[in-house]
Amino acid sequence: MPEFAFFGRSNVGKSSLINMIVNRKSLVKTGSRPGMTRMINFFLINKIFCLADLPGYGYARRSAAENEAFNRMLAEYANTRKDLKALFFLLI
Ligand SMILES: Nc1nc2c(ncn2[C@@H]2O[C@H](COP(=O)(O)OP(=O)(O)OP(=O)(O)O)[C@@H](O)[C@H]2O)c(=O)[nH]1
Ligand SMILES: [Mg+2]
Repeated sequence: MPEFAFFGRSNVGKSSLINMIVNRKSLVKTGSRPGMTRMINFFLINKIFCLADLPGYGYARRSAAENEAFNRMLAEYANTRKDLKALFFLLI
């Protein structure tokens, strides 16, 4: 399946954007505080393509070691994911 991922600072609105794209209020868990998404969550849409909701980077209340582990997970995902067609980088 072709895959599209959403990347950006914690709390920028990645999870909310996916809900908007698929026109569902709460397919993806969102949060009013940063650090909501802690795993890479995959959503298979109509068995046609896949959206990946990535954890945000730069959440100050995580420990340095935890942030480092998140960064490694994100880098590994971006570098190795075979069917990743586009990585959308959200900035505000
Ligand atoms: N003003 C405004 N707020 C938004 C918008 N999209 C999302 N939000 C709010 O931003 C906050 C964070 O949204 P999330 O979608 O959970 O953010 P995230 O990037 O997934 O955050 P992490 O999972 O922590 O990385 C929530 O309080 C949302 O209601 C938008 O377009 N405008
Ligand atoms: Mg999120």
